[in-house]
Amino acid sequence: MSRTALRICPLCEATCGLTLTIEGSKVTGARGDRDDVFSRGFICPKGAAFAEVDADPDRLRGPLVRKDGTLQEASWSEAFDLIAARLRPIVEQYGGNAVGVVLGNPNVHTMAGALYPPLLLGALRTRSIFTASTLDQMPKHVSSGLLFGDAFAIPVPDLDRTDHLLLLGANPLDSNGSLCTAPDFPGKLKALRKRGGTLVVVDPRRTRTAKLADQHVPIRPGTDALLLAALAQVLFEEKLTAPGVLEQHIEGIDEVRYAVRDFTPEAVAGACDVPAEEIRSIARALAAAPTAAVYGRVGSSTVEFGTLANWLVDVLNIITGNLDRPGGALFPLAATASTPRPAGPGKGFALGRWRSRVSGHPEAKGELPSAALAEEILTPGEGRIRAVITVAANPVLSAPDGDRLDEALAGLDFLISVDPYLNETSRHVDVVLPPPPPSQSAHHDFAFNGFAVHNQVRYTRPAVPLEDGRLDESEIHARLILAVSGMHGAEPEAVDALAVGQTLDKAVATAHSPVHGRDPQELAGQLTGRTGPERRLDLMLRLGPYGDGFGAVPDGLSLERLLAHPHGIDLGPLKPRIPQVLKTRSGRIELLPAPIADDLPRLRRALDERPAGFVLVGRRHLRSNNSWMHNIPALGGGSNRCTLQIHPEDAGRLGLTDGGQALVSAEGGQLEVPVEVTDAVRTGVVSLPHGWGHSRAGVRMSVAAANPGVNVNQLLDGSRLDPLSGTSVLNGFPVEVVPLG
Ligand SMILES: Nc1nc2c(c(=O)[nH]1)N[C@H]1C(S)=C(S)[C@@H](COP(=O)(O)OP(=O)(O)OC[C@H]3O[C@@H](n4cnc5c(=O)[nH]c(N)nc54)[C@H](O)[C@@H]3O)O[C@H]1N2
Ligand SMILES: Nc1nc2c(c(=O)[nH]1)N[C@H]1C(S)=C(S)[C@@H](COP(=O)(O)OP(=O)(O)OC[C@H]3O[C@@H](n4cnc5c(=O)[nH]c(N)nc54)[C@H](O)[C@@H]3O)O[C@H]1N2
Ligand code: SF4
Ligand SMILES: [Mo]
Repeated sequence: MSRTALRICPLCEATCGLTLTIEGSKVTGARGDRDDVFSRGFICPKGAAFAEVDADPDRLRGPLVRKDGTLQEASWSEAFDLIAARLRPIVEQYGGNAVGVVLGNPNVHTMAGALYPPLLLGALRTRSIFTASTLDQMPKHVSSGLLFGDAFAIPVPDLDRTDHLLLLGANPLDSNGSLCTAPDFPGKLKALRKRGGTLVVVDPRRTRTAKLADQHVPIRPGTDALLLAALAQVLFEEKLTAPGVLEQHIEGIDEVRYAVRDFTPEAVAGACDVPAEEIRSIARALAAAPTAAVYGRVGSSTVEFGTLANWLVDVLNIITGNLDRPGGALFPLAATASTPRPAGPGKGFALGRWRSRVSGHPEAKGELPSAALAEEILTPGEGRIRAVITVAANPVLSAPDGDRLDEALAGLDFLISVDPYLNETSRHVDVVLPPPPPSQSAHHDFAFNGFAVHNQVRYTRPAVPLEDGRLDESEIHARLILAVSGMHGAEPEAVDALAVGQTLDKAVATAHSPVHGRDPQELAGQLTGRTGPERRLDLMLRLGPYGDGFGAVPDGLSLERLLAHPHGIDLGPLKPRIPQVLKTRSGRIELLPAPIADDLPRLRRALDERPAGFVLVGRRHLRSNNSWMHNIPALGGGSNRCTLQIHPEDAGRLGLTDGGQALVSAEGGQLEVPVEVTDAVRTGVVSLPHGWGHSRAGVRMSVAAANPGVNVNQLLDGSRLDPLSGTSVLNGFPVEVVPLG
């Protein structure tokens, strides 16, 4: 007898609702949930392979602990005893900063990842924090922090209503979108064109997204900030700016006009490889569209001028009056967001409040660059990182110079990984704590609802019960927090109770909270939910912008109400939120923040630099996900391969043939790679995907190991960073390419 259960897909940012087919306690199939209020039945090949991802036989079933040099199966209590015995003394002797915490991408796709790491960091009191953000979107956080005073106030393109989308460095037809949560992004782009709207795609590769566009601009990698500055220059020069109702909320617009004056289309054309006239026409079309949105992602973020490019994206949205209006770029409002505060000046956003020990990199949003992790472990001296906790992270493959990081991790006093696999990073552990497969976990998207193109809220309970001998990932985190904070052995519920207590104490003392002045214990007693995470979700929903305020708003949201709507609750299209959303010290949009102004001379110098030789860019494949999905046979094969793509003209000049081998080198190392000749990549550019390189000893991913590919990040030595955000330059870096054999 089979049954079905709903599960929000955790495999990418689109957060599609899935209907799982279940036989006994095994998931046997997945299809799109047609009644899901947000995804309405959409599914991609990864979601369709949910059963295979879930049941991968290489997933670890219980903890492994290193004894006499080898990893051995252990009970959960042995694992946490060891953590308490080994990690706690490191904290006591060397301080919290001696423990590095590394949070990877899938951490944002679990409930546990949203609820517990802040408590772990608090318990450790460590500033040694590294996340996938500095390999990804930190430039956007920094830009939003500076412009709007809130690093998480990220405007998203209003895909369902816009008339014009200028998209840079994103390939949502393969990635399904990022910092723009939109199930069926491909369908939404097609609908945009169908209703007469325009899609312009800026990408050095003719991607599947570019093929869908009215106009494809094959820019020279790394130069988006120059192109965007020129677009702004044209808008100012031709008096096409029209901030409209935003004007009263902006300061610094004249300063920006002055700051971009040199970046004329003629001045940037040579560096960008985009003709000046084309730049003018892109700017005019942007200004002429009834509504428009500019949106940039990974290809304009993990580059030399990542923060400047991300800032300019919103400068364009602002000066054309498209920020915060329907059809433009709007700020989502998630159901678990904190109670909106009244408009007015806020605390603002500061960068570089402290610096990394070895290279002096400024912190951004409390994080240090992922590229600096290895040196912080390997460089002797006070404050050296001696122990590391990774959660859902595989920096050996995803960050620059994996070989050096490999060496660093191998030499640690203690390494803990919360990870379902023994992979390139977790193979070095002293203790690995494997979470259950996704079918056995509850799900709510705390993070991605804050970037969603439509406000909605959904929650799915575990589709199948927790297997014997498994711990929920939330309980793993809670026990880990207790073990590192000297409370080893206490009940994990104590961690949730503490979190609830802290939130309520703050809420009752906050004037604009719906529970201002009430008794926190009485409120805590009203929470419903079977588990700690459910009670915490209930708390956040009830205090949130749509919440019942513990009785203050009779029809408001609560966990109970959400559970009564298994396909989710539609909270309506995105709405304008300015000025309430602004938390800058001025209470206004600060259009030319000092750190940005100080970085502009570096961009000006790039006008005249045009290094000869090739630059490398990455790419994503629809049936893959960063470093951890090459182990699923159903998703492998076909075009999902680790090849060096090169344009036929370049290949001919170098004597490279399709299927032949090339040697690629850069400052971090050399790689031998199979060549794929294709005109989908422009001349002067080669493309190699990331997340490959599964040939290291001790990795237990048997399918991936049979077709390992190479680690593109070995070409980097970690020295190339966007200086404001500490984000690694993973796109648009120079490489040499020669034929082999
Ligand atoms: N050259 C190059 N490098 C890149 C990029 C690029 O475009 N080019 N992209 C960058 C980007 S955008 C990102 S986000 C990073 C990603 O980098 P990482 O976050 O380091 O890597 P991932 O491969 O996403 O996965 C990390 C780990 O999560 C584990 N995992 C999977 N599911 C779960 C779960 O439910 N719980 C837990 N605890 N663990 C789980 C996997 O087993 C894997 O070990 O890579 C970056 N690296
Ligand atoms: N199938 C699949 N889906 C995924 C992932 C995955 O690995 N596989 N990863 C997930 C993650 S962690 C993230 S962050 C998102 C990322 O989602 P996207 O931001 O859509 O990422 P990419 O598909 O890497 O697209 C980046 C594009 O930028 C282009 N590019 C490179 N350099 C430049 C440049 O200098 N300028 C411009 N304009 N373009 C440039 C590349 O050619 C590429 O097409 O995808 C998520 N979804
Ligand atoms: S698009 Fe993303 S969320 Fe939707 S089914 Fe595919 S992997 Fe899952
Ligand atoms: Mo990412």
